[in-house]
Amino acid sequence: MRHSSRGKLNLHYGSPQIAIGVTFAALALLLALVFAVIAVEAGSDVGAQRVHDLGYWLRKRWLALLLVIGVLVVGVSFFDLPFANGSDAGRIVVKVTGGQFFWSLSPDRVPAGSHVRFDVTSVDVNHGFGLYDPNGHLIGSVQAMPGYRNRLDLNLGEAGVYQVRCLELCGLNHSTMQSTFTVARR
Ligand SMILES: [Cu+2]
Repeated sequence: MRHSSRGKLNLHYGSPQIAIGVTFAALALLLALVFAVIAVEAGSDVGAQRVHDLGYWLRKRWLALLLVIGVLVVGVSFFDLPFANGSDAGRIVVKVTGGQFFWSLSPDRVPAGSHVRFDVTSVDVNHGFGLYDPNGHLIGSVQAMPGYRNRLDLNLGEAGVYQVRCLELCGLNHSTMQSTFTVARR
């Protein structure tokens, strides 16, 4: 899916969509085949012992397959989980202060590939700190609250100018509450 410059929604069919379609068609065909085989075989009588043996044979292998898939999926995705690791070791801490109607970021520039911890607070009312990458996608947000320091951990790989926008209606000039954050090419 893609948004054109006029904001109209265009559906986009690329290779991922075609791959999913082909996979789905193949699976549907396979399922139909399985049903056909069962329908043909259903005519003959089979002893209970044979059903029992085959059932247990299948069940063991099905469990093993699910375990392997589970371990693989967890193993592959576990280290990419976006949860904060708690410590700011190895992170560049960016102090963010929101107020009616400004953002102040210090530092306001980091090198590409930085692991950044935004340490966010407010001097007056609640604001919403939202960070948009150079393509205009919202990549993270956290509340900016007076008297509290909220953290947002992000790994910023892409160089360019990021936009900071307020995501909580905070007063008359809320819509002007914008700033930028630069990720410099190494
Ligand atoms: Cu605001």
